[in-house]
Amino acid sequence: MPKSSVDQLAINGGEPLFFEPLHAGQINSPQSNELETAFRGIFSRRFYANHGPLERELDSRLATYLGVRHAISITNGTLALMILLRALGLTGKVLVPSFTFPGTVQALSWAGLEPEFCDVDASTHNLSTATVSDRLGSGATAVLGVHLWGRACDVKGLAALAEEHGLILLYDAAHAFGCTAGGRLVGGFGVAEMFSFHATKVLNAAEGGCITTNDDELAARVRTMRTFHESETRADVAFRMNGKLSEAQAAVALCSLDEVEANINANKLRYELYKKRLAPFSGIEFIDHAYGEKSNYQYVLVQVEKEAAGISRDRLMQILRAENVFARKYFSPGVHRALPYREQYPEVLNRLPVTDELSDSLMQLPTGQAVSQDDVERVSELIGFILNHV
Ligand code: T4K
Repeated sequence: MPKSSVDQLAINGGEPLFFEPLHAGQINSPQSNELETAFRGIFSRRFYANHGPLERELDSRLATYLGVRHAISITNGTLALMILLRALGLTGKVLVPSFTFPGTVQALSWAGLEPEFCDVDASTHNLSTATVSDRLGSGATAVLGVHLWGRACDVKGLAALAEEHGLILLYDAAHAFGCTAGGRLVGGFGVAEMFSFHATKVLNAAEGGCITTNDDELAARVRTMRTFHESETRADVAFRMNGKLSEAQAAVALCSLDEVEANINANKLRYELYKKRLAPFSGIEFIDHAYGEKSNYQYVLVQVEKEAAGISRDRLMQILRAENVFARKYFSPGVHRALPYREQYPEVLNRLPVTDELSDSLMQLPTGQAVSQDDVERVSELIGFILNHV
């Protein structure tokens, strides 16, 4: 039932608006009959791992979809990035945003590299040529951009900057499957890009990820490094690991790929409805996608401006949670404030004001297949009620 008085809020002892939690994770489950057929195939072939037919089909279909020479699937996005960083033979410092999922920066640490934290642009939430230029004096050898929320970084500007300063440029595209920059699908920018196919992503392999690149030699190194299996060995590399995608993961990813455009369209409808319904409320700033580009609308984010909204992001989230609306603080705190980085680099704590501001005010709203248009209406109405009454 919609709320008509503050007493009816669940935080004050009323009935929660939703019986079951409404999650912010993007759970797009593939059709169960298609999945059953794919899994029966795995069981009847008795071929479960080590570069089976489904993994090979997935790599080929991903390369075609993204318009790149190579797509190399790997167990998950974090491992994919770790392998890529080693395959590139990077050393020293890498320019990276702190405003990202910890996996981006942890991959650097696992690869024996040092993060050189950059701030992000306040309007795009991504690295920009200005925020990268600020840290060029650090002696970094590479730039790891993150296409946050599916909005691509300034790929042209960063490519020019990287070329001018002799930096290797690569991207964490975990959020950007199906998104474009300058009309071109993300996947072919920089020397290579990494995708995540975690269950909360628009392309869902349950767990999964891949590296995309147009560089044949780099692709050969990555393919060799992700496995100990001899038939895949193509290059001389110092590091190898088991980073293979199982046939079960590949089956989920292939079914999900069949439905990815339909899921993107459904995401867009939810996104647009939230945007329309929340527009009248001051202090709730809707985070838009890039104008004229294709987005996967995987994330619906608002910035809660405490003064104008009359409530803090954290208090609003607390009230929503009691109603079973599990909005999320992505990403909070910035990675530079988490261990081990806040102890390793205390000098960074006061020099990323935009990151700190976003970490304290952004809120991700529930979306994905499990969230109906009616749910979006009810969540928006609830937010409006809280802003007007609390
Ligand atoms: N780079 C970036 C920019 C990333 O965002 C990520 C991952 C990576 C790199 C690394 O890629 P992976 O190694 O993960 O492939 C989740 C995801 O686990 C993670 O993949 C994702 N980004 C991150 C943004 O979100 P958590 O720890 O916040 O997940 P969790 O379990 O709290 O779930 C989020 C919401 O989804 C919850 O409300 C529960 C719901 N949920 C989750 C799962 C797993 C479900 O409803 N069903 C589920 O099966 O990291």
